[in-house]
Amino acid sequence: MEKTWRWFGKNDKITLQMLRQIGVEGIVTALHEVKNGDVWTYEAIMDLKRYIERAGLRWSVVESLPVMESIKYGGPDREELIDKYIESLENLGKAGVRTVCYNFMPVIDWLRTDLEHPWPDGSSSLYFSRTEFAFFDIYILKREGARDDYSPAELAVVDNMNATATPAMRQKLIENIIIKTQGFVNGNISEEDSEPVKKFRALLALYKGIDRNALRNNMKYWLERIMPVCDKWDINMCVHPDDPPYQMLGLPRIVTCAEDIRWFLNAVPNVHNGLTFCAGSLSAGPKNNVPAMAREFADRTHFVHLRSTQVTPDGNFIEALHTGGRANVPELVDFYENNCRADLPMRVDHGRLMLDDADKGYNAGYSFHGRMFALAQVDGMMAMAHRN
Ligand code: DNO
Repeated sequence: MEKTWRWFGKNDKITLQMLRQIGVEGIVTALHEVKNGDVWTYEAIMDLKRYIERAGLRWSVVESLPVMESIKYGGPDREELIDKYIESLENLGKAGVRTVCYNFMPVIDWLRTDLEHPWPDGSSSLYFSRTEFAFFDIYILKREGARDDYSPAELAVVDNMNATATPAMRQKLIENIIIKTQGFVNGNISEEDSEPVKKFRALLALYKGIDRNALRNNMKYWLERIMPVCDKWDINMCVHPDDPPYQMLGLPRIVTCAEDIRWFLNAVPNVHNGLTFCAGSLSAGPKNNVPAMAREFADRTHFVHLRSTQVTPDGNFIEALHTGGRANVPELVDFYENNCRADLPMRVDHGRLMLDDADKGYNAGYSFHGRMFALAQVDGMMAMAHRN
């Protein structure tokens, strides 16, 4: 695999020179300054590409070229938005950047309730608490019908939480769930929004009447529209699985398990319609057998995200070390190294906050030392895969 790293552009505090020193070969990035939905021009793409190449690296993967909500729910302006997307793909193809990661999750990209969950050793990681999430859903978002999604035992915990929760705790949950995890991924909500919860409710309302089937049809439609430009330039599109991989907030989610992945790969049977194999996201689905899925979908996997989680019986999950948890990263590395092309781009995903990472203002999950530590672990696994 090609060792890549998610880098947030020229203003990232982690410089390309630092990445060279830790063995990174390729860069995963996006034109973060371009407004969602606007066309990525050839000039802007080339400018960033040359900047990366001057540092002795290559731009391996775009993560992400965001798919606008209206394409997902099938709004009136979707044709125009798909045309713009195709124009961006055309420019990327011409510039030679030919692996594009995106997601098809309605409204919210990825979800966690705690971004600095402490470990006994003094480091911290991302965490998802099902009851804190339910509290957000029922008492902060006040979503209609929300109580139906949780068990009586969970509701008892949540009602009790409501009796004691301070305004600061409520605010923290809003920040963690809909602001901090979304802002830097070119999401729908940013730090500048004055009324994020209100905006979030309006976004959810766009999906009234859109169920899993409707969303699947919209994904198929969109893939069929973009495949010609991907064929022309040999662009590998790779959808990111839903994180966490199950239904939430009454929204449909369609990239959660082997059956879902089989569905969209078969719906548009073109090699350019592929998958980002995010081991960590898939591992949070308690029924997902991650190594078996890696094997089944290898021929349509164009990009690999390596991390792992530990899931508890009550539905919480924590991000494990890359050597532990239920994704089985060592087995995945062994499989990819021995069965797939040598330049398959791979990046370590979500590292811990450790050493002096804490006060650096890194995007949630994207620390320097935590990811460097994980990359070194994966590097060791890669060497072991070739030991014979
Ligand atoms: C989170 C990331 C996701 C991913 C997008 C791709 O850490 O893995 O935000 O970049 O879903 O579109």
